[in-house]
Amino acid sequence: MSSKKPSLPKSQLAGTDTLDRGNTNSKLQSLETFRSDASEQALRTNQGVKVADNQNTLKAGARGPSLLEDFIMREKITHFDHERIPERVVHARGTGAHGYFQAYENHSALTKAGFLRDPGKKTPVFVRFSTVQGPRGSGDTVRDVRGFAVKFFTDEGNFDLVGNNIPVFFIQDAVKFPDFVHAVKPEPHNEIPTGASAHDTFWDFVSLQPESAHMVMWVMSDRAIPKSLRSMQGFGVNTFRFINAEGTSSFVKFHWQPTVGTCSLVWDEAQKLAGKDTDFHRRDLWESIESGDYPEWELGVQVIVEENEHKFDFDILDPTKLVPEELVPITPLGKMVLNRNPDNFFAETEQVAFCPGNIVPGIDFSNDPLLQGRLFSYTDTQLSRLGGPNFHELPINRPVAPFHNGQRDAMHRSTIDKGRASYEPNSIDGGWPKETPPAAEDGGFESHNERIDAHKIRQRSPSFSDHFSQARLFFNSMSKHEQEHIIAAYSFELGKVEREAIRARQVNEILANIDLELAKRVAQNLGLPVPKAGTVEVPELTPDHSPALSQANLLSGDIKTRKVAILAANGVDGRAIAGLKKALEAEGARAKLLGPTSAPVTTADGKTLAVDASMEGLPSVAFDAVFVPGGAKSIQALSNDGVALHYLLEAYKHLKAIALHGEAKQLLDVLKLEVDAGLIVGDDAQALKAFFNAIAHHRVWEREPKAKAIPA
Ligand code: HDE
Repeated sequence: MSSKKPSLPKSQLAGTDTLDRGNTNSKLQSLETFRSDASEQALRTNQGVKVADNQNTLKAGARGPSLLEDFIMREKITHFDHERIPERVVHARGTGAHGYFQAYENHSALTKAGFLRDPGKKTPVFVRFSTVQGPRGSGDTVRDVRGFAVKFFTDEGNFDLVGNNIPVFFIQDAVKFPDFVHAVKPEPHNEIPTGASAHDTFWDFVSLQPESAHMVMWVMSDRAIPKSLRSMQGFGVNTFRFINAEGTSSFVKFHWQPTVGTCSLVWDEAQKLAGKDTDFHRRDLWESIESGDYPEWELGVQVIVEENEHKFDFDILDPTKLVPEELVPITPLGKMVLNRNPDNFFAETEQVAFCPGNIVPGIDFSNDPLLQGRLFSYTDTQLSRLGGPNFHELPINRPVAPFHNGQRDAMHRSTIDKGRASYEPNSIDGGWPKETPPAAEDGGFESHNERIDAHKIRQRSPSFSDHFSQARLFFNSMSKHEQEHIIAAYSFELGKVEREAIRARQVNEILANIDLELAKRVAQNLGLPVPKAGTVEVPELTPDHSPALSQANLLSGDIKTRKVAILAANGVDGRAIAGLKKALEAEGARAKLLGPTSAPVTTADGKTLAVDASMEGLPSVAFDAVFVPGGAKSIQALSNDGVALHYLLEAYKHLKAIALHGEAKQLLDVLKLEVDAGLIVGDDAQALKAFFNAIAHHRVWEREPKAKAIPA
């Protein structure tokens, strides 16, 4: 660590200056102690010795053998040899960011948790988003659940809300988790496929485990290919409790709602992105924060008072079920803003250790058997991942609340405990540290006083036995295009399954019990016999539709954060580019200028314009929409440029908004495309309005059947 210059790098200060300095600063300060800034510092060994030569090993003669005594070389290589730590057994691929949470108002009627009672307080947070199946270096855009884990550094200790972007889970009991994970991970003999569930062991397991039916339906939906991390919803999945100062407990389901709305990629685009930009999601998050365009979510809870615990068609302790918002609306609690990128991926994003068991007074657990197992698993897994029980002392994990207790020693202990008594009671250190009785405010943690009177038993509650009705609810609640995507996803994934018996089991024993039409369509695509109606009696649900589940209803209605590619060659109409950029900026959207190469282009009126990248460098899959400005020469060049033509056809195929300005109209004939709600021709204000409107709708779904004819 540097001995001089304890100040933050400039970029950090820039990020934090936009914050009200509330208590988010205390987390900054606690990280500050550990942050190392090497600028203007001498190169030294870990023992503090200045290094004179970092180029050559100590040798017996310039061409002679290396000497063991070279402690400088040995220290450097030994450290390097041990740089890698085990990746997370699941959720290995992830990316993180700092920010803050602020409550809208005092929620003390619901909970005594301090960070939800004081609207003036900004609680620092660190968030890590992840995929589940793939290793650390796998693609961002694969079909998978996304982790959405938030660490709140509250004044009363750390609260970790370790959620996903899908509100239900594959299994009902934690004891099945290793089975599920072994099944979804790459096959054991050849470690294929990376980052994908389209293989035999996954479908073997889920087709034999009907409780997975609901979650698998979500994973086959567009939710599993989110457009960006900042546009994902998040869910606590398991049911928790809020406890207020009177000790009243209510069950709660946590929800994160992104302010930019929720939407997804299309499948072909997601697959291409996994190759063309493996880092697509983490790059977008990073760039959003660097450009000051901070991702934001609203945190809310569905509250179920204790008396209503048994008033639903399903058990609220069953993690394969959601609580339809039409039955229990979401109560908004506050807002989370991510406004600072980490300085060091390893120290922060890799070393952060979440645990659903990290809660504060005012929050408690339910008896959900999946949650109960999770409470054990997360701390346990860190022991081997982070090398011992002191991972809470790593800068990124340290609470801003002080922590003192009798725990001592072990691998990598960094606290230097001054007292003599590491036991309680003691008289030597005056009895410190002492217990704090529970209280309405700032008291010690007390578990909810739930009465339990039961037999010790290994049994699944009969109230967990319906596995199909909510899968059906989800399918019924989808718009037409979303349903088509689900059918296509089951067909694609099962098409990769080698064993026909597994394909048939999933269709006949799972899908046919959810929706016969869905089963028939998938069977047809797989060349299987027409399935018969399912044999399981599926209870009728009220409601049988939940509009809140369809992404078609979750768009923000504006074009904030959307990215537009502008395609140009020499002779382009420079004024059209300037006009579009200005209009996009006014709406909070962004544009990049792309040329045939990375060299600047000249405009029709002789100006030189720097381009952001070549068309190959930033392919159409990296954008939400494409704009082609006029300029006769530019359009002539683009008409003869296979990369440019492919760019437009691919954007069309992925149902994106395309605007052809001025002479760019000629491209319609070259590409043999017809104007539609998202393929706009013209250079007046109305054309621009139609273009923006198409972007706001995210994709031109009506085009989808036609777009199928375009080669991928
Ligand atoms: Fe996890 N999960 N999980 N999980 N999980 C882990 O903990 C586990 C479950 C989730 O960005 C591991 O630190 C069990 C549900 C996220 O660091 C591990 C069960 C939900 C992350 C673990 C579940 C999640 C993890 C691996 C079934 C959504 C990434 C590394 C009982 C609510 C956190 C680690 C990060 C990570 C166990 C099910 C979310 C092995 C046993 C349900 C977002 O402890």
